[in-house]
Amino acid sequence: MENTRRDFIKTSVLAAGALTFGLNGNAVGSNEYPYTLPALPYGFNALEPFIDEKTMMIHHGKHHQTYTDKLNAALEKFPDYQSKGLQNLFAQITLLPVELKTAIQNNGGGYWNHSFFWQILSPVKKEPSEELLAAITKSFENMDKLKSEMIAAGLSVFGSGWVWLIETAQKDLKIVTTTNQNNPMMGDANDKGAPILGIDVWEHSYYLKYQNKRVEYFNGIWNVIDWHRVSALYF
Ligand code: MN3
Repeated sequence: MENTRRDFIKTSVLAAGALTFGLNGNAVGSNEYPYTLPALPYGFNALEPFIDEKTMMIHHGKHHQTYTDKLNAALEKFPDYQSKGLQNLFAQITLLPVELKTAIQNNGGGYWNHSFFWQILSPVKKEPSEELLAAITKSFENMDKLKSEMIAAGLSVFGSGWVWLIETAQKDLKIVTTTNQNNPMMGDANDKGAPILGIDVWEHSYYLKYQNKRVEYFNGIWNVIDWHRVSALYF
C-alpha cells in the first residue's frame, strides 16, 4: 500500500516535472548531456533596481556556468546516465552511484534550479491568472499572505538553499524549502512536488546589493516575479 502510494506520487511528480520542461521548451536549459548555459531571457541590468546588474552577471556567468561545467564533467564519467534527463535523475537520486548522486544533487540541482529561476523573473510587471489566483486564495488567503509566508520560509533557511512554491501530486500549492541546491523534485526531498516558483536564498544572489538583509532582497525580488510564467506552470 505504502509503496503503491509512493510510486503514484513519484510518477505524478515526474509527469508534472516533465511538463514543466515541456512548457518552457529549451528556454529552461537543455535536458540532456552535454548541458549548456541557457541565455538570460532579459538583459543583466533588466531587473534593476531590485536585482543589480553585477549580481546578475556573476550569478549567471560564473555560478550557473560552473554548475553547468561540473554537471557535464560528472556525467562524462557516467555515460549510461547521460541521456536520462535531469528530472529523471532527480527522481531516482537515491539509486544513483554515490559519486554521481553528489554531483547531481549539487551541480545538477544548481543547473536546473538556476535555469528555472531566470525564467520566473521578468522586468515587466505581470499578474497571475485567475486560476492561479484562486489556488493561492484557497491555500494562503491572498497574495500578501503568500508573500509573507514565502519570506518567512526563506528567512528560515539556515545557510544556503531555496524556497519554493510547489504543486503537489494532489494539485495543492505548498511552500517548501531545500538546502544547498536540492529541489522538491529530488527523490529524497521531504516535500515533493513540481516547482512553479523558486527563490534562490544563497548569499551570492543578493549579497552585493543587500548584504545580510535577506528580507529586503525578498521584498525586492517580489517585484520582478513573472506571474504569467508561474501561472503557466500551474495546471
Ligand atoms: Mn544561485
